[in-house]
Amino acid sequence: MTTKPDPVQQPPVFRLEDYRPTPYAIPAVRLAFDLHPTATRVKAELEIARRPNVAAGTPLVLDGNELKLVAVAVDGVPLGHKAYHAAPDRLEIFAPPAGPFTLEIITEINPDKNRSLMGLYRSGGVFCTQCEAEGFRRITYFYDRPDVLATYTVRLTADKTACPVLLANGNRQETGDLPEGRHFAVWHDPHPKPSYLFACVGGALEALSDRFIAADGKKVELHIYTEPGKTARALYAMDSLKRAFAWDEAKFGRLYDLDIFNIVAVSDFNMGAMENKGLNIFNDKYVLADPQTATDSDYADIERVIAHEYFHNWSGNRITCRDWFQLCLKEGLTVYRDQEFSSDERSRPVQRLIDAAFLTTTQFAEDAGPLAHPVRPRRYAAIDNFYTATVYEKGAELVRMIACLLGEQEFQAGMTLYFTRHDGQACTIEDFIQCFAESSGRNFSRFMLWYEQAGTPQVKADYAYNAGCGSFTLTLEQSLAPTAAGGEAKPMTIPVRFGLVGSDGKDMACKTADKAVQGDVLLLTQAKQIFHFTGLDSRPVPSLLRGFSAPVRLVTSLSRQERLFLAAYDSDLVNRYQMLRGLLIETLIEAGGAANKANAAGPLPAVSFEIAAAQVQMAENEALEPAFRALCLHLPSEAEIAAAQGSNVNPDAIFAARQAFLHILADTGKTRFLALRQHHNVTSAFSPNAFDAGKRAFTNILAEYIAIADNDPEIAAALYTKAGNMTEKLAGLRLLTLYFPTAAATKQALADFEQRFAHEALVMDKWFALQASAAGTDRLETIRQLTRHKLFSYDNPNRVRALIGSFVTQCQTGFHRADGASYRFLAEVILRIDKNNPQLAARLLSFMRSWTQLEQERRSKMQAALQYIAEGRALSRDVSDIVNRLLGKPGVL
Ligand code: B3K
Ligand code: ZN
Repeated sequence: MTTKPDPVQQPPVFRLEDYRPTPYAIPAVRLAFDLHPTATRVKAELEIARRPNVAAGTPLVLDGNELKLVAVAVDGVPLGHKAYHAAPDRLEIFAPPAGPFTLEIITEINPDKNRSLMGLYRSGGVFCTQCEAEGFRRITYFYDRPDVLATYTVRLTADKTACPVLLANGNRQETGDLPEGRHFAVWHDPHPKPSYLFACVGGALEALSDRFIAADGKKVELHIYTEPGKTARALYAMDSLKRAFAWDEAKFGRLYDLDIFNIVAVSDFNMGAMENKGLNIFNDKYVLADPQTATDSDYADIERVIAHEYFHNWSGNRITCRDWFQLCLKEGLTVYRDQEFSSDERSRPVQRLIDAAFLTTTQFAEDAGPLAHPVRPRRYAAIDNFYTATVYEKGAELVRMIACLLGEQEFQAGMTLYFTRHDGQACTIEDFIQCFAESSGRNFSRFMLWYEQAGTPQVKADYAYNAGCGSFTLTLEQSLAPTAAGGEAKPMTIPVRFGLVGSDGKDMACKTADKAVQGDVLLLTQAKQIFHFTGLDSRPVPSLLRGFSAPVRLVTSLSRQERLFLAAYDSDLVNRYQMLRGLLIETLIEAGGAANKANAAGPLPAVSFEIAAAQVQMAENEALEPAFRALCLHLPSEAEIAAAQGSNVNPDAIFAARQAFLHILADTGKTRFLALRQHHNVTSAFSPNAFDAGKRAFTNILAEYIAIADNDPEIAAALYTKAGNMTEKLAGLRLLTLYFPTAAATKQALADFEQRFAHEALVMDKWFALQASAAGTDRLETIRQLTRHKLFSYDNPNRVRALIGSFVTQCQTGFHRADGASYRFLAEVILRIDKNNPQLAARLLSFMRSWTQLEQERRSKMQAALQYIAEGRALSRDVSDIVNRLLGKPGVL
């Protein structure tokens, strides 16, 4: 606590070491919902039992949030006023019976008034729920925490015309008609689960149905519910779902455990999707697709998110978290599983470098700023703020490192032990790691530090070759900057996958007696380690961190020529890409710095031409897959360059340098690009398969450079008009909007797109996002205008992310305009959204996580905007937590 009066209210902080089990268990829950848009009655019957060693008469204190209690009874007897205390946020029964008892609670809630999209709300007229992390307490009073596991029986009653479909978790037990046009359905979920996995749905929905025959012969009904008329757009989601079922059986031996698996797509949703047991609820963006409305990357996202939520059935639902500090136990592991699925279904190296690039841009940026936290945080004020890249993506990297350290077979042995030993339990990271320690006989104590120490470790590599005796010495040093929370960092176990590349581009055979070299992995466990190799008759070039084997920043003493050599010849595609990317980023930072000093874009360093030539060579290499070649032509985003620069960032300078490089690459490659585009054009009917998608990505980026080289909007306009699918159409529109913002063809295409897709909210999000991404300080005006567009709404998270989110993350020159006007605009938007939807507001606010890295002038303007938010009235817990941390206020982490 601060001693001076502070405008920011400090929310209470939860601490990992304070964990205690609840005094009572709730093994069974019966819920009855009488669904009504503004007055839904919820009757909860909770079977409650005092836990052993808890004194009889210990009060029972349940969580609530904005609840209105209608009635409360114990074993059928209404409680007198002196026996309990009810407030919107808690219900306390002063002296519960000593033996098992039934607590009956009736609450009344208003779904239509609920715009936080937590608890029970309506989206497009459909009743739906979102309970993770703490939404169930907006429905009824409960121990709303993940370690209280209960079976649920749910009876839903509603008007039959408004809600012909009534769904809840588990299997359907009973349905029937009632007087006055109402009907009911009863669902039972036999698998004990925490309240955050509860879900129910009621609405006028249509189903796409199919089935999956599990490896044990069991037939599982599969249904994907959408708005009426849109089921055909769920075909790809259904296909992905069946592949996910089959993959989890084949790879992890995990079978599904209910008779039915339902997915419901809704249009108002705070995140991607939710893994409620047997009843996944999805943001419709991750379900609906057809070639005319969805791009290849939409298809890939659908496949990934469908699989992710399904995989949670074991990693999250059957085995859940003991408390929210353990969130990465389910999220990191499930992201690892979905990444592996995408690798098997698509291209392993391309998937790996996409995942690695996401980590190094998003998670490394989080680690480098005031929102840094360990993969397993020890403190939180608002748990919704910890669904972060660190918990998810870095969490996945930790699982990947375990797989790398143990090898696939031992890794799978540990996973099987985990799934069998802990089935039906709420667990900790220690439980998980113990399974690998036992099955492999290895010591994981140093590895555990990965869960505890925040920040991105740096690994510095030096090497020396002795031609006389053919020996090679590699010195690796690890370091981790002490963070505000962590104090002095300790060395961790870092697996560094490697190869020694000879002048012919092939890996050289070599010998070593070092026990820390295990196959192609260097086991770095000390602050500094020296690895010796012999039997090398010529100087090798070390290729380190192959496959991005650890989430670290690698700093090598390789020369520029050696890096270009690895970019051209390394057998590891991920490293080829990383070499190119590293050189590009360094060159652009250097050029940006020069431009900054001169206050104008100067000439780019000579090496730019060498890098551009290397990129063209990659593009021409027919031995490489088109998706990879496309990625090699993509320049790092302005935000990625800024993150790598780390301090004194001037977004205008970065933009100028990047633009200059775009032209160099376009001019260097133009004639080759024309031929390549012709050659790789997809001529067959549209299929979202990864190979065709890769070809489209390749030809579209070639078109981009051709249009830039010729400075010709007609090339982009032709791509737009002739497009046979949304991927090409959007590529054309993107080119026009980003590179020819004032051309007549651009205005025409934007108007055409708006008119064609005015009734397709998800497609219009692409239109909002593109216009928000174009460069220029005047973009703020465009954004202000678009917020008044009839299809825009501050209440819908997809719209807000498309327009405001894209502006903040993509339009660096507009968002960081020097007068700070966009910072103030964002602050106002955040305060406005916070009144209804704190989670969405906090998400937007976290985009300001890198403010301390800006140059002085902008930094003080951003700080003023943050201060303005901090002084806002009645801030939500989510927003005040993030703003406190951004401003470095004490007491939160
Ligand atoms: N478990 C959910 C995320 C819930 C977010 C709550 N604020 C989706 C997922 O990761 O699968
Ligand atoms: Zn998840």
